[in-house]
Amino acid sequence: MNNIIKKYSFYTLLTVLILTVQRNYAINPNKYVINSITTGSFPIVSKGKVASILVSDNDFAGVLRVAGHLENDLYNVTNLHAKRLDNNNQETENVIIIGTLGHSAIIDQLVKDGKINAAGLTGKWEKFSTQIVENPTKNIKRALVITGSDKRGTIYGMYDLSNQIGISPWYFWADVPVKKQSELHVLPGIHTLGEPKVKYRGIFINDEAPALTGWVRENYGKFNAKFYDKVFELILRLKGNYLWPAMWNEKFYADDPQNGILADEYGIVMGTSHHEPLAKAHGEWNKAVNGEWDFNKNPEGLKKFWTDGMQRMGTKETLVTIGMRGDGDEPMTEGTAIELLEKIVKTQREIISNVTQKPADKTPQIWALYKEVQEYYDKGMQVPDDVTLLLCDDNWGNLRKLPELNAKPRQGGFGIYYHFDYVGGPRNYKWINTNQIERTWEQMHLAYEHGANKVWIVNVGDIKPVEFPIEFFLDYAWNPEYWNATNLQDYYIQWASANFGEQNANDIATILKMYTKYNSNRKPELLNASTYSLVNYKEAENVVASYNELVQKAQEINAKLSPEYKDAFYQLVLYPVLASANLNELYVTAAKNNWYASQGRSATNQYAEKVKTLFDKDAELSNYYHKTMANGKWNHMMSQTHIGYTNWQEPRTNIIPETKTITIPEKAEMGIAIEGSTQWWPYSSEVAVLPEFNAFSNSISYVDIFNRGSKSFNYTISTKSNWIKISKTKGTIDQQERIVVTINWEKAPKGIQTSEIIISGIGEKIPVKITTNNRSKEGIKGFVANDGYIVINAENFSDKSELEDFKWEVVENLGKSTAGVISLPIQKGRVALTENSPKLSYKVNFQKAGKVKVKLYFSPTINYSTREGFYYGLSFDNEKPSQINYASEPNIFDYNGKVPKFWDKNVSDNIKVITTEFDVQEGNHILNYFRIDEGLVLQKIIIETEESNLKQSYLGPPQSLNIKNNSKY
Ligand code: REL
Repeated sequence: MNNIIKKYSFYTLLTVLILTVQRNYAINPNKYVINSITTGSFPIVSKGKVASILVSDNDFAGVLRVAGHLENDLYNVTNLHAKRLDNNNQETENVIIIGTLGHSAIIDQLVKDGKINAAGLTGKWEKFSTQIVENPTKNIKRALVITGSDKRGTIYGMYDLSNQIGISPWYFWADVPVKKQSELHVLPGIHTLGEPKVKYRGIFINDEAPALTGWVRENYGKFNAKFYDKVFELILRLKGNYLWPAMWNEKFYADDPQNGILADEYGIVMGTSHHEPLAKAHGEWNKAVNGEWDFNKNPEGLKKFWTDGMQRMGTKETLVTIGMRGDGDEPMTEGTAIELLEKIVKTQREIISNVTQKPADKTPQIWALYKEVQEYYDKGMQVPDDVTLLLCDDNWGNLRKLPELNAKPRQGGFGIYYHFDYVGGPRNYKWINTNQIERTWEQMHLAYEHGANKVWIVNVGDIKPVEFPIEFFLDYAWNPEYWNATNLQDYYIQWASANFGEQNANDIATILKMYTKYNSNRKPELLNASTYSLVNYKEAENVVASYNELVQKAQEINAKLSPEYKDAFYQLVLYPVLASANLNELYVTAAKNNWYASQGRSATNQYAEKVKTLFDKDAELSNYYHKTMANGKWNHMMSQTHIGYTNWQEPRTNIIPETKTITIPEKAEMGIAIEGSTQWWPYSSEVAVLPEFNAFSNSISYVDIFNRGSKSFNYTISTKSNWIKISKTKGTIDQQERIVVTINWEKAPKGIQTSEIIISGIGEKIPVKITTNNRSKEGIKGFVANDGYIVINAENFSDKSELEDFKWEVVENLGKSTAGVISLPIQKGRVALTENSPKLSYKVNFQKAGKVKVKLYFSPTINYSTREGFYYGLSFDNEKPSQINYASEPNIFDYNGKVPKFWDKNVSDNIKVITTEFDVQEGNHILNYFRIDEGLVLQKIIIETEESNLKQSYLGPPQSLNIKNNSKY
């Protein structure tokens, strides 16, 4: 006995004083379950024996259900059946005791006996603790006790343990395999995730046809409780708690009465989407029966409908949507009818109160400021204080509105409705994952810092293929104070490692990071044959090469993976990479085909063929996803059309890009195309000039020699200038060949020099002019112009000033360049612009005095604030900085009429560019960028001088050379 007491107090001491382990996210990098026995550890499985499970019968039904999941998970990991004890009277060695404080006889007894300390849990929201207790009862020798502060707390505790023993939340939804284990031991200490920082964390299944709907129909018949069982489990395994169910053609409560009952059992907080008030699906409104969806004309019909919704809700935990939009998610009226909407809300709250027999503020409600609804709020509509204001993004992941930093606290607080998938303008995006978690982090961080922490819900389309960002969103919602600009990149690695093991985690992380970046550069639905430049900055081919590099990496990993991981890898990594790469190559190939046709290139028809092959490959990839992967489990899931968009709405079927075929004469004929020009020679009357070669950027350029006939021909290339290097000086052309041109800068004449190369073949002699700029680097400091412009990635500042506790944060991989730079702390809000304001400095050099255009490339952040303007400062050297308004255009999105064109462009291009003009002198200068307002993300700077020869392209030229920049931070 003495020993036991000693032991017990030893562990209590350990537990309380030393080993309280609070992790901060669901993917568990901090393991509390290990594979070997250690002092004081608890054996879940050891030497062929698995611990038993004990849950009080009087606990929540959802807890009992999830205990069954834990039991299965244990079996799947250990191949051993854990005994489910009925009570604590049986003599047992190792038991996992599970229960909810105040709802479990056994847990309450343990508290009473002083075996567990309830103090850290009482009154807490969704908290659990997992700890080892010696001799918890007289028959049980040792227990691992999972205690929840409430129902979801207990459930999270169980799923957390499952996760720790190696069950991915995606074991069903993405077939992540389970690694078998024969030894699993829980470390001593109190293991907890604490309380979530965002109260309601959820997903919205939306835009669910054809993919999810096809899959559901085939597997479940309809969106019934069997289907939702899987959804609820997923949400809870991801430590979310909230759902807006599918609503296109679905009626959650009406389709299957068990849906609502099961949600309640699991502890899923239900809602209906932003335009479906009072827990009624939009699809339940039947015009023939219920009349007009118009409160002026049909108030009684609506009241009856809503009353029914509230009655059906009963006591089930629900966030009740209030407010109203027009029929079918359209604006209700032209202009803002504030009085009408106030009347509607008042009526809805009367219904809530009448049905629940409680004051309305006792039922949690949300009002979504979606699209035009935000105007009601902006124009002063009064909303009861207990209602959560659900602020929204612009459907493209850019938050439209945030509470003021000094906003008066509201009882109902603020929430966010965000999108990973959208149906609407400027273009649907619902095929593949295009979401960069860096942008999600940055925007949701902004939201959290502005106090929007009551509800976070994200539109996830069909769930697949946005598995990765969903997990990030819910993890981040659990603790927005954990993930920051410094550790964010670890998220990729931890996720890859959690789902595919440590071995390939770094490479998989890179693939995830890069394919989502490329896909967010321009969403696949917005691509067409003219997106990328064929002639400038080698853009189109670089895009294809970058994607194909990922393809190669992903294929290599796939080849190395053990067979049981391949299905998961295909759906989570390989398919998105293969299909996105293929799509980009498809459009670039089509572009080349069309261009070649206009030049009569003999390769034209092969490119038309290749387009067909790539188009077919797209279908093959999705076919594999549907029919072969996981034995056809995910049939239909990739059936969303995505090729051939011409307006915002999807094409009915994928449409192959237009191609041309030409008749190719037998007779050989030489043609020349060069970098930087859409012309071809000898046809063009212009002089062929390659882009300027610059010693600073060590430029590489090319000439394409092509055949216009089917017979081959010989060519030679000559030059009088021995500093011009040509990859080949003679050869035979069947179809086409690229000749690479570089400069030997040692030999090249100083200053600016013009020369030429001459390409000769079958009677033609085509001169191509070459200009070399071999300036001395002497005296130059900083970024130097090439072709009259300077390109700087935002993180390459030469100096920074962070007075007081301001901080410039480089967020790696955020946006289209290498990183985005933000200014923290957000909560400091606006600062007056002075020479001493927080600033970033960039050293630049100009070869001539004159006017320059400074173009700042920002993430397409929206002015989310009601304060006037959205400012930053700019200056050269020690000049007084100018205050520049980032949001000088109208701030309100007029969804009643036309969405402003500039917004269409910004979100499509995923960038917002602001240009400011300055007069500069020749020589070295410093460009200063100052923080005024918080919330801007600077990605890139391009400075164009009067000599600028900046060419058209989508992604822009590469970064310029930075001379003697040794002081990078
Ligand atoms: O993305 C959105 O929030 C909306 O487009 C949807 O909520 C919308 O209701 C649509 O699915 C159909 O009604």
